[in-house]
Amino acid sequence: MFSRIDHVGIACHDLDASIAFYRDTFGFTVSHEEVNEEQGVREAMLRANGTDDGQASYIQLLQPLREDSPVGKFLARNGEGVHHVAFGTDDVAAAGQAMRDRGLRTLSEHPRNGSMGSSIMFLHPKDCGGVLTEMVQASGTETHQT
Ligand code: MC0
Repeated sequence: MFSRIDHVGIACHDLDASIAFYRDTFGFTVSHEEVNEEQGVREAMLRANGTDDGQASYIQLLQPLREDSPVGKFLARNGEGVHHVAFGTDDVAAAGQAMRDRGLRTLSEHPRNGSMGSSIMFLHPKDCGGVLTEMVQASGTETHQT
């Protein structure tokens, strides 16, 4: 059901400063940048391996657009750091249903729009050992939404 770690999401106060840190310290470069109003973030994807074909892994840097957004609240409570882990799947709606069948709570009924045209669903951190867990179906891959 899950084929890769799609990305690790990291909450930061200053996206440009965090991009510079990951570029200058680790040598990663930005594959993609966008604003996701629904999720309340400005974000950058830095590719860690592979190519942008839906099978790569990324570091995702997340700066909140609003204090009352998920990342804004996380930063106020915890400061900068790892916000979530995202697993790649070729069918996020089916993966969400499978997780619900196993008793986990999805944080939306249907997939939402994620980075780079992906479809995403989150699982409640309290059902995942304290880790906010995201499921990602990359853009252009097969979909069977319910
Ligand atoms: C909150 N909690 C977390 C957490 N955020 N635990 C682990 N990791 C996190 N990131 C814990 C809090 O410490 C608290 O625990 C409890 O969950 C309730 O937190 P809250 O903030 O008071 O409550 P809510 O319900 O307002 O929000 C938590 C929840 C929310 C996870 C449901 O943040 C959410 O819906 N997240 C999913 C969407 C999201 O994160 N979007 C931003 C990334 P205690 O023990 O104190 O009760 S968007 C993204 O990543 C997109 C662009 C993409 O990948 O393409």
